[in-house]
Amino acid sequence: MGELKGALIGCGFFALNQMLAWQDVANVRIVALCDTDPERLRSMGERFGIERRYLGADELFAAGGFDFVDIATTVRSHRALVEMAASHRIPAICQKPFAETLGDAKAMVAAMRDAGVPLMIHENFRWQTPIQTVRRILDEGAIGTPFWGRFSFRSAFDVFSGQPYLAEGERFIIEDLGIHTLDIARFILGDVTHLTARTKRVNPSIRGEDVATILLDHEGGATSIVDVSYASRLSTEPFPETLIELDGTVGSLRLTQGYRLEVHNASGTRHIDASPRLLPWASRPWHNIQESVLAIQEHWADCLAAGRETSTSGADNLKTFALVEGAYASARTGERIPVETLL
Ligand code: NAD
Ligand code: 89V
Repeated sequence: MGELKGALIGCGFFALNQMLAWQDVANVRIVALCDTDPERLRSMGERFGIERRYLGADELFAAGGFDFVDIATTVRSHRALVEMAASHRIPAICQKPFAETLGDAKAMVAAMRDAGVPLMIHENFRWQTPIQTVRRILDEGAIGTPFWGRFSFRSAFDVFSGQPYLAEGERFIIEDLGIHTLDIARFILGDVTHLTARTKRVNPSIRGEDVATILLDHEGGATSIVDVSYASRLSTEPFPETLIELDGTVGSLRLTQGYRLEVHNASGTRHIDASPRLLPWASRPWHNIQESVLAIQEHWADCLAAGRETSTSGADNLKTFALVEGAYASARTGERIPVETLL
């Protein structure tokens, strides 16, 4: 396979992880950078020795010379940048959250489909080692058919220091973090038919909700709870671990704090260490997320080279994004939302 050349748009807080991970992906090289902020563009360019730097995405696309674009900007710019990629027929990765509205997300999927080029949403949490380990245990049939689940992320970690915009939006935890947890619920228990949600804002210094509890009905018949909080003060801070409980027809599974996985069935109880690797460039407690960035970027490179659809393609991620929209609608109206009405 020949080398794939990429261009990164958005040189901010999280893009550094993406750039560090790209260095470890075989046959991929980032050849150009773009950011509207000259200082961020300069700093990323110097750190990674990349000379081709653009202050505007239109100039970047006009110059060309790359096989895909990695969009690491915040949500407001996603639709315009993905549509620019479509108009130049350039495959694109777009960070979560997909878009500002489900209507925008659908338009982005349509634009890339009509251009005949792939779109992957950088929904990396399902690529975390503990989550992939839970998926493997289920696929082995160790607990039979799951009929109940809980996907829980509760923390009081200060996410606002690195990402100040998270304190400013009308929407916070479902759109930023719950989106990952809802995607994990889909990845583990399948697509969702209906949902009901309740939200709260506990931290008075932020604008959006920082606590959400969501009840999901899955197509296969399972029921699950997705509960997320940035207002939970715990004796040992669990950020950024997603804890999972699953009950199945022949056993049960518990992924508890410290990446400890317990699988119980008639043969006995297994204890598995589901810890992520600490990559040389990673730092605790972010290493779980950082490892998943490498995994999803490797997946993108493999799929692009082989012409395969990615696990979190735009079409797939519409179903996760619909759960975000549905959760806000349910929290606002108090009603149970049929997901098909959104898609
Ligand atoms: P950030 O504000 O630190 O960085 C965004 C950068 O994009 C800024 O440097 C900004 O100048 C630049 N930018 C904005 N619009 C642009 C445009 N039109 N053209 C070129 N550059 C533009 O934000 P961040 O914290 O790095 O978050 C970026 C995205 O990553 C968000 O969507 C966020 O939700 C997501 N994120 C994902 C994860 C994950 O685990 N997947 C973790 C953190 C953040
Ligand atoms: O994954 C994210 O999007 C991040 C964080 C883990 C801090 O919520 O914003």
